[in-house]
Amino acid sequence: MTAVEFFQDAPRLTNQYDDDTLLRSYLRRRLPPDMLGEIEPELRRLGGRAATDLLALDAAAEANPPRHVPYDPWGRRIDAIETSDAWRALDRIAAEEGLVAIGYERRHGALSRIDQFARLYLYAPSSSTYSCPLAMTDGAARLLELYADDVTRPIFDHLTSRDPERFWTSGQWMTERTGGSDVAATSTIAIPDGDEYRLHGTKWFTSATTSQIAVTLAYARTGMANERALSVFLVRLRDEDGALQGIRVNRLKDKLGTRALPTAELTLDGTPAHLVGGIGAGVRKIATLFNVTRIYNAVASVAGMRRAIALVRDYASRRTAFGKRLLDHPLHAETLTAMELEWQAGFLLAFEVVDLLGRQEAGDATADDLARLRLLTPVAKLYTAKQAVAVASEAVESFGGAGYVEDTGLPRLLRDAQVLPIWEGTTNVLSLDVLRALEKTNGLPVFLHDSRQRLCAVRDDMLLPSSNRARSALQALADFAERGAKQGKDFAEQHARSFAFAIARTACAVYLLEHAQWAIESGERQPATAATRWCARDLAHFENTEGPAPSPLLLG
Ligand code: MFK
Repeated sequence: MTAVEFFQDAPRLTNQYDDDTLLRSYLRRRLPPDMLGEIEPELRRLGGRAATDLLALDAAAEANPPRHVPYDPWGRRIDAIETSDAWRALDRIAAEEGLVAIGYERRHGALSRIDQFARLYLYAPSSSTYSCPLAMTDGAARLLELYADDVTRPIFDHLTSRDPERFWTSGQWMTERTGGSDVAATSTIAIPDGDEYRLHGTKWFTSATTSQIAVTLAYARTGMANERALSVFLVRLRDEDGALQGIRVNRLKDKLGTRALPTAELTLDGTPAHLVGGIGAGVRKIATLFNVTRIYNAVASVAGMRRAIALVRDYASRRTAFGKRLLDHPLHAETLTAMELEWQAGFLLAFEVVDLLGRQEAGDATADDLARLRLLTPVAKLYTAKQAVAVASEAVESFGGAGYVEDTGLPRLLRDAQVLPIWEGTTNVLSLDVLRALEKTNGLPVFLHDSRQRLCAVRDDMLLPSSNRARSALQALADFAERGAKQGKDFAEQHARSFAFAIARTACAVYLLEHAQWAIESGERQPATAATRWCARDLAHFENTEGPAPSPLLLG
């Protein structure tokens, strides 16, 4: 008698819109029924694609990473970057699906950003990080929407086109050898050339170097003798014949993850560039761009968590150990629930910021909305990114050895997640940005007031103890900020990360409770346990300590 051979089924994905109860209930809560009725078939179709053709392109792009070809066969320097058919197909699909365009068409006014980011959330985890060029394109579009002139207006039209033949993407070149955080240390200079400029310098990380344009920083001479000001420039990478304009590609980066995404090291040697928004205030102007990419980062983080969880949950229903499915083991189920909680909380935080961005751009935002947007953008980015790594790590572990083997595709969950806390401002840099936001705006009192208002609407008996915990946490934040203000800058900076995490966790508690109250009132079948568990687990430390607890680095 021969032994029965056993082969484990791989995890499978189903329609990622239908499968996502939180996304669907959030959209039911936030969107008018006629708007949801209009966009839902498209979301459902995209959710289907995320599990079928997009997923196949994602795998193909990953298997065929970009290649730098420095010279042509006859020795001429060409610096071509060859990308796969799959990568280019992901670009076409992004245009056709309107993944950037929807944010600027504003067919649904202030709610257009929720529509757009819901689609991005479905697309991103099956896009082999095509979400990165889209993020920078969207940020550049917003910059040009605010600062366009006759030269750059047609470029805005390209960035926001739905026509794949006309659609352009943008890079964002901020990082130099001096670092990616302290951008004032930029060494690139802009030399006037008639009405335009020519750039000279080195850019150390330029993602999506196959984009048609890039937004970058360089020091330009002001009217004053010997004085230079950091300014924003727009670069068209190639001329009409497709040749790079004064740009040398030194090499492609060999990265831990995001391997389908071409990231290059460049030398700029007389690169023609167009000044955007006038001389100076480069950091403040480019912040328009990176605040958009930080929101993309937050949405990509929660989308990544959601994808990891979908795979883990499906696998747990197929895999048997110790006589039953993994899903039926209470400890495995508990771990999965903890991961889901992190994703749900992060989702509501990220989409709160998306909602505020939409209001700002539609001109519907109050001064308080703007203060909350400024505060919650770095909070959402830093928190969701960190937790995306924790969830991805837990997900990989949930598959046992299979999670550590490359051809299962699973290790990528972790490799790709690890970039999220790094690019677009590291956790510490963004924690300091939270302090900057608090200094520049009345963001904290506004956030506290808004949160307390929302908690007033949480009336269900089941939620009241949790709501009280959230109130105490809000008070602890206020007390801590007051103490920090007395102790000075060093104290504030030392505790900035803990403080930012504490804001994030409290915000998540408020938004989970608000969602749970709505679900109860609307007869949704979603249990309120996410909100109550969150408040019990993530706010408990506020009750025992004088200030926010040390920042968590891993899933609790
Ligand atoms: C799926 C997701 C895909 C994402 C794709 C991304 C791929 C691209 C990869 C990259 O490019 S990674 C590199 C990204 N680099 C960063 O994000 C920079 C990180 N560093 C910071 O954010 C630093 O905090 C900062 C550069 C802003 C510090 O610079 P400064 O010059 O020391 O800032 P300063 O002097 O405090 O502020 C200058 C002005 O900018 C001030 O305005 P005013 O001139 O009016 O006073 C600030 O208020 C303003 N500002 C700074 N940060 C701001 C901001 N305004 C609005 N929002 C912000 N976040």
